[in-house]
Amino acid sequence: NYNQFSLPKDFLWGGAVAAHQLEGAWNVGNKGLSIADVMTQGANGVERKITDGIQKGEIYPNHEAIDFYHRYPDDIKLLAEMGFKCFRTSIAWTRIFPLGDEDQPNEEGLQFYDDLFDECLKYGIQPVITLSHFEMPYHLVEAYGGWRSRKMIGFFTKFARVVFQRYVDKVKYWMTFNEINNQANFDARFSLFTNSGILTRKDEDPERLMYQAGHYEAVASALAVQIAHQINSEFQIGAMIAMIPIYPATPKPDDVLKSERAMQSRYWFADVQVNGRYPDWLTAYERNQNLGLDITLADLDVLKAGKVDYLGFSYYMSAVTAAHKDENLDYKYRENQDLVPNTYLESSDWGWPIDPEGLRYAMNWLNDRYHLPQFIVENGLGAVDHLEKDGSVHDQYRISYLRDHIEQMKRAVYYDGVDLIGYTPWGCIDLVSAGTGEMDKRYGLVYVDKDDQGHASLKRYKKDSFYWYAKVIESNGSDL
Ligand code: P53
Repeated sequence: NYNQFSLPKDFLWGGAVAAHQLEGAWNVGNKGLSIADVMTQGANGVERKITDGIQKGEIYPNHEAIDFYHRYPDDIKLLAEMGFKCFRTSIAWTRIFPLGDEDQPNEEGLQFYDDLFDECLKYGIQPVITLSHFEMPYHLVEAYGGWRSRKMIGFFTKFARVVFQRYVDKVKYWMTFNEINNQANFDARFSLFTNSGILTRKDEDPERLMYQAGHYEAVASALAVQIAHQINSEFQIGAMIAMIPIYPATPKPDDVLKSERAMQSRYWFADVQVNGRYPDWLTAYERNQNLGLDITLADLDVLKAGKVDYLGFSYYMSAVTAAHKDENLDYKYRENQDLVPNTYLESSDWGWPIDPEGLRYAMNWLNDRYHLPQFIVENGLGAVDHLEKDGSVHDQYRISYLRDHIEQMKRAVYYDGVDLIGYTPWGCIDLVSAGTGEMDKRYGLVYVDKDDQGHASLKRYKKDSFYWYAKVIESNGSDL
């Protein structure tokens, strides 16, 4: 029965981060400028600026981040102490190809990840790697307009091939593009820039740009899957989506149709990566909207031949949508206008609705749609923490959040038959927030002494959640 049930023995407990959010050392070891390096520090409710190159007088939090680049041996040791079986991070593209369009990779960057992965493997922690996590070379933005350009496919697959070959014996689980579907929110500057290195010009339609960029990325991802399997047939290549289920506001059929279109609009990226083909609604939609996309027959063959092996996803929250009074028959979804509050849920201090049952719902929905093993590669609560004089951090709110989500995840495995590979809570060590550039929006089990006012000893402390999560892993999820 459920009380005696335990997760598979080889379940991948761990934690997740991204290179640009923790490494720092932005100009060390021949690293090139990335898109994360031109994003300023925002605040709760205050957007980050995207500047034209590096500007004097601006604060760029990713430049130093938590200096993981120099401190990783101590940090990995802390993760090992919690019993981590895996560690999800990304390879900063700009350490390997500083500009993105050169022929030869940068050996110093390759060596850094060799050393980092060896350090993990020393403790039996397997690296789980995202190829592109909001950190493409800024040069590719300036010279080619980012993923507006088909040329990006070649640059990305070259990068992918180099790291697949180099880490052939050190990494098994890979993901191509982090939260590739974030840009479904195409009106947000942040999303199109972080996903695709695109800043929309006045004469451009951001929706069209999003579909075009998403298509090139899907092709690049499918090529990467094929290259990976040629290099090592054991490699597991995953898609990675931001899973935010969007409920209908009421049972009114119009609202239900709206939520269906919202879900289709957010998850077609996964449809293409998993099924190897475009969903029919989107083919019709693109035709009806006269988007005039560059999608060739050869591309469609590539998609078919490069289906992913598993589905990675982040889960933080759910959302709700309602049809407009005079809703168009195409039910066009505009994320920045079409969401309404969920009165049944509480929210984090950053306004993210907290919905543990939504995770179980999401896992069922994804399983019915994709029939693939799942990997929860991000989950967590961004919150303000207080470091006590004795070095402790009492983050009971974070423990509750994680416990409630792990409980729902276990139910999805036991009651609903979902095949789940692992669970890696986000920002297992405090790092720079992607959305706001803050340090004070913390997710970690390990506290990093650095704040948004300029104080930074960069010392590490174990939060209460650190000891709690160690127990969770030790008991393989039984002792929550
Ligand atoms: P931050 C939006 C919605 C869901 C996930 O986010 C998101 C975002 C982007 O803000 O991003 C993922 O730091 C992303 C991570 C990011 C994490 O969630 O804005 O993969 O890079 O740090 C948390 O609180």
